[in-house]
Amino acid sequence: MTVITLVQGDITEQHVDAIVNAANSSLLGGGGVDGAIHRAGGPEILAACRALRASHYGKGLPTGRAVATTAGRLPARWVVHTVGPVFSQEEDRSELLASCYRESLRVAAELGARTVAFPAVSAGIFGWPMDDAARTAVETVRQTDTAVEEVRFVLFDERAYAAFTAQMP
Ligand code: AR6
Repeated sequence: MTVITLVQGDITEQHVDAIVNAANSSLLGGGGVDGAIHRAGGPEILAACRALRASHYGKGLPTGRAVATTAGRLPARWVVHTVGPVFSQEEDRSELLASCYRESLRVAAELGARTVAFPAVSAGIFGWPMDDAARTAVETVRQTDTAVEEVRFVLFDERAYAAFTAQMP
């Protein structure tokens, strides 16, 4: 049984086995939580991302997929980078968003991670409405059979925390 917990705070401060990064396909950094993770984790993470681009992910990491690197100086063992979909009014991309959570959990479990922290993937720069992002996140984790024991959603502000709280039983 996977326990879901909610925390309002900064994901870079979480003492967990794996921290999930809401990255982009380039894996080479950006703003939002991605920028915060690279800043706090130091250059080792970027070096590992560059190595991935030079090997298996020459074209970048596809949307909905996940890949792990070192967590550098973060108080975690691994960063699992996933690429959320950009929100679209015209097209339902929620299956790709669900895939981010499933794939991140699969990668984390393969590494042996027992505790995993997620941000609200796609709900910032990628424009996903927070309530819907929260529903997809919580429902997907609930429906995923994983050896991960704790999934901790780390919500940056009160609005995100409230949206995720509304999805909890
Ligand atoms: N801890 C936890 N959550 C955070 C933190 C933090 N330190 N910082 C921001 N958030 P975003 P996206 C929240 O924009 O929408 C980057 O440039 C934020 O308030 O980080 O998936 C990437 O390189 C929001 O609720 O990710 C991509 O290009 C949530 O994290 C693009 O942004 C996600 O917001 C990805 O956009």
